[in-house]
Amino acid sequence: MTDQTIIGSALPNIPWEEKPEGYKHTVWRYSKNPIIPRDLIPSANSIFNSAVVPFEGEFAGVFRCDNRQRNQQLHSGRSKDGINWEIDNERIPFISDDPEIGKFDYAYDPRVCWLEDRYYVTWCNGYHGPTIGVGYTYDFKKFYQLENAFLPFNRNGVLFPRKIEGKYAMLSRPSDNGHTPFGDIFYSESPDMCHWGKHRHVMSPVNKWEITKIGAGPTPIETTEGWLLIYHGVLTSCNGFQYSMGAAILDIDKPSKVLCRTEPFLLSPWELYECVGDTPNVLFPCAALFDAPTGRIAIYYGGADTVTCLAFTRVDDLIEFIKSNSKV
Ligand code: BMA
Repeated sequence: MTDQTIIGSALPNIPWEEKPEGYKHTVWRYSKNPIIPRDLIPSANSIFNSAVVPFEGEFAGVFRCDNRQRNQQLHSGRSKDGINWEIDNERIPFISDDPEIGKFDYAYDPRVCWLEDRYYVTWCNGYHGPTIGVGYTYDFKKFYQLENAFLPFNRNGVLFPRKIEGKYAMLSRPSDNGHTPFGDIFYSESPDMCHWGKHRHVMSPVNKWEITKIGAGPTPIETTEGWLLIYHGVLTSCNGFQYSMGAAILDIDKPSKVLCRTEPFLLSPWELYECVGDTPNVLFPCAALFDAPTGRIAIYYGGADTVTCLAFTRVDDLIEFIKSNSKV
């Protein structure tokens, strides 16, 4: 028996900075944000909404790089400390058995999930409109593309890090072909990572800060209280969409059942790098690292569709906050 809340491994070198003294909230920003500037690689217009994982004692990731032709692409990257990154200047050339599926149109908002024996990548994949692309890699050098999980239109496909009741499991957010003025999170399962079904509704927007639409963020974190899901929610203001971060706890065996979720947001566009950029007022989480023994969590998010940022929290404080500020 252990008193750890997170069911998972240690990551002693997790990027970390203590909560600033006097700061009153549960999630705090890294003082040196943004960690990745928009022009880290010469081909990029912007680098944001990206996903990282522990890899061979260091870190690796898949990055959304919109290039200077304004194509939305995925690039591979490596880091020794999770903060300073080297990103390939060329996009990932996914290897696919089927030229129709492998044909590149656009790719954005990746998530990366260690599952069984490899790193799976899911992303918003252009195939006659946005849908959920699925691929995998062992080494962050060669990437293989599988079938798209769903028909268009869909976005924010996020895998669970283990099978649930014997099936692969994914959250997603059915959408439209444009900027989608609606959106609920759904749960789907698959026996083989190819055929997805048994779709179940998980949650709709209920709070003011997320009232237009919601979408899953990082790979859910397994805890003794259930699946910890960090997600984004969108409010439509007089001046357009505002993307904020919230969190929910889902039932461990039936993740379509929401146990509790934050009524207030956890973070909302506030700092200049979240409020000013190619799309103002966007804070979009796509990845979270954790160190199970200490309960430290590092959240990676995109700022204003332009740069990549880091925020921190502690699992017990976050769960306590969700439970005591919940509206389901
Ligand atoms: C969504 C996606 C995200 C983006 C957000 C705000 O539809 O395209 O990549 O961060 O809009 O522009």
